[in-house]
Amino acid sequence: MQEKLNGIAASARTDISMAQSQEDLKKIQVTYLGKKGKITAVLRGMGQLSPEERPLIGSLANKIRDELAALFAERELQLRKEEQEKRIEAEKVDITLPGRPQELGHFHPLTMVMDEIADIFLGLGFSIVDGPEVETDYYNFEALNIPKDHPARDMQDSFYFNPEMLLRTHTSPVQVHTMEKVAPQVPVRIIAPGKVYRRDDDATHSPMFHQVEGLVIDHNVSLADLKGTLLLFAQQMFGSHQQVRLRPSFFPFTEPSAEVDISCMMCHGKGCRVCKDTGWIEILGSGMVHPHVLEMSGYDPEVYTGYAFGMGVERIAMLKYGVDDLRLFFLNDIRMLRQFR
Ligand code: 2NL
Repeated sequence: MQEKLNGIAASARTDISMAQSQEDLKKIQVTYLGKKGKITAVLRGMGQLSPEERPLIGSLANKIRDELAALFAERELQLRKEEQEKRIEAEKVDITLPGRPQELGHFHPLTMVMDEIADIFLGLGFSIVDGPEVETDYYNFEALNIPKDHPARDMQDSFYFNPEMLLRTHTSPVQVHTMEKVAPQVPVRIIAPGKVYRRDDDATHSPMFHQVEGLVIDHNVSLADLKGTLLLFAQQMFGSHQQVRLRPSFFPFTEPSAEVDISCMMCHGKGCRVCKDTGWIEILGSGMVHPHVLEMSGYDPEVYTGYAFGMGVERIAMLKYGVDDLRLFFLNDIRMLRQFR
């Protein structure tokens, strides 16, 4: 019996020292000191011993139980410390490491150019207006002197939801809404920036692009006001040396109408590939608001006159930054976009 107890004690000592985790140790403790453990079994079986043996074995068993209990407690403390150290090591943060830089984002180049255009006109006393991209036939065409049978109404040119609803092909409808709201008050001095849509898709046309249109209505507004305003715009956008040139043109909503050219910023008027050797580059379309357009939106054309203009933001951005392919703006290639930070 004594031998058996000493054997159990020896194997317990080894097991305790070999335990690799607190969980492990707990299990070992149960197999020796638990209710059905080996030492407990010996103590329980004491009844079968002779009266002489009983106290001997009893005190030895108690001594071993106490020794083992102390060993378990000691080993548990040790394991707990080791496990804690391991956890701390695993979670360790080196507070001396430099922080990960958080890259700042920026606006899309088209947004920046559109904002820049808007800022110039804000400085000239214009207000910014906006409106829906889904429009009715009336606001997109009819109110702009483009009747149902007009060639500019070619179905090819627009995205229709039904015969009366479409994606706006220019931002003019926003200006028509404004005229209707404030007529016959003057002055009207607004620009309408935003997205527009046309059924076009090739190297020089995108089905979605951006426009800034401008509209001024007042007493005695003339073509000279238009030219002076656009000269100031061209000089702030492309440099103070800029000149502008008006060329006769046609738009259904203006009469007379003019294309506006600025001196070529690539060759300074000498002639090059960009300006096709003319020394001039077209940047926008403009004209005096057609009397029909004024009248339909509530302004008496005998009392008021106005001028209007419209420019493509992509075209302005390409000229200003020397971008040679319109599609680069829409590819979302970060190497292209981050050049405009
Ligand atoms: C172009 C030409 C233009 C207008 C837009 C306009 C708007 C109203 C009344 C009259 Cl409400 N006109 N807008 C006038 C002339 C030209 O745009 O080439 N745009 C890209």
